[in-house]
Amino acid sequence: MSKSLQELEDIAKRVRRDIVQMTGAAKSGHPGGSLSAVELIVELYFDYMHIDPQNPKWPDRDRFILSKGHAAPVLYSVMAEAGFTPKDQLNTLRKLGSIYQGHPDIRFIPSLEASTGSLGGGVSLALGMGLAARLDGRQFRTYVMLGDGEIQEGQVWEGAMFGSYHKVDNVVAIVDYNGIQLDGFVKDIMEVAPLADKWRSFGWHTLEIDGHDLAAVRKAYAEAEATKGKPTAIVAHTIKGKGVSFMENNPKFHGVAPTPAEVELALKELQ
Ligand SMILES: Cc1ncc(C[n+]2csc(CCOP(=O)(O)OP(=O)(O)O)c2C)c(N)n1
Ligand SMILES: [Mg+2]
Repeated sequence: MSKSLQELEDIAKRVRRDIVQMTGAAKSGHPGGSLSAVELIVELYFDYMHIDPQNPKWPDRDRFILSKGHAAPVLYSVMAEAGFTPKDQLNTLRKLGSIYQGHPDIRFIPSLEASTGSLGGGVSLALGMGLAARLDGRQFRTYVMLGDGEIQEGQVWEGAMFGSYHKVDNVVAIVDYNGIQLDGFVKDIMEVAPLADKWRSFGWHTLEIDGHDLAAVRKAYAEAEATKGKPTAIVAHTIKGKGVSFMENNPKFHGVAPTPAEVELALKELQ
C-alpha cells in the first residue's frame, strides 16, 4: 500500500477542515454526511484505487461513484488533495460558475465518473461499469458509496438483485451507515436494519466494519478484491458529523452549514 496509516489520518484531518470551510463559505451544503464518509473515501483515493490524476480517463483506472451526491464536499476535497482538481477553488463551492457545484457534475469536472445527487442510481451505474469491464476484458474495479437513507430507494435493491445474479464481482457497494437521513434518524423514518443481513440475502459478500477505522477500511477493500463470484457490500458504521463535537450524530447538520463562529470552533477541534 502506498501510504502509512499516519499519513492517511493527516489527510483525513485536512479533508475534514476543508468540508467545514467549504460549507461555511457557501453558507449552505451538507457537512454531516460529508464528515461521516471521510475515511472510507480517503482510503480509496490515497491507498487503494489504481488511479492517475495526470491521466484521469486512463481506461484501466478504478472507478468511484458517490451515489449520495449531496456529500460532494468530501469528494471535492479528496479529488483536489489527490491532484485531480484545483485546491484553491474549493471555497467557491455552490457559487455560480464554480466547477464545485452543490452536487457532483461531470460537465464541470470531467474526472468524475458520473453526475450524482438524485439518490438511488449509483449501484445501477456501478454495475453497468462492472459489466463493461468484464465485456472489455479489463481488470478495473468500481466502488459506489451510498447512504443509509438512500438505501430506502427501491432501485438500490433492484441493483442488488442484478449484481449477485450476474456475479459482478468487480463492484463494491459501500454503505455509509450513519443512522441519520435528511430530517431525522433512519430508525424513526423507515428502519433499514438488519442491513448486513439484507445484502447477504441478496447474494452479496457482506462485511460490517467501523467506517472511521482506516486499518479496518483497508482490510475490507482487500477482502472485497479477493472475493470472486459475487459483488461485495461493506456496511460501514459511521457517525454523521464525525470529528466536530456539535455536529456529531446531530440531524441538524445534514443540510445546514456552520456559521462563522461554528467554523472557527470546528477548526479548533480539527487541529
Ligand atoms: C431521489 C432523491 N430524493 C430525495 C433527495 C433529497 N435528499 C438529499 S439527501 C437526502 C437524505 C439522504 O440520507 P442518507 O442517504 O442517509 O445520506 P447521509 O446521511 O449519508 O448524508 C435526501 C432525502 C434526493 N437528493 N434525491
Ligand atoms: Mg445517513
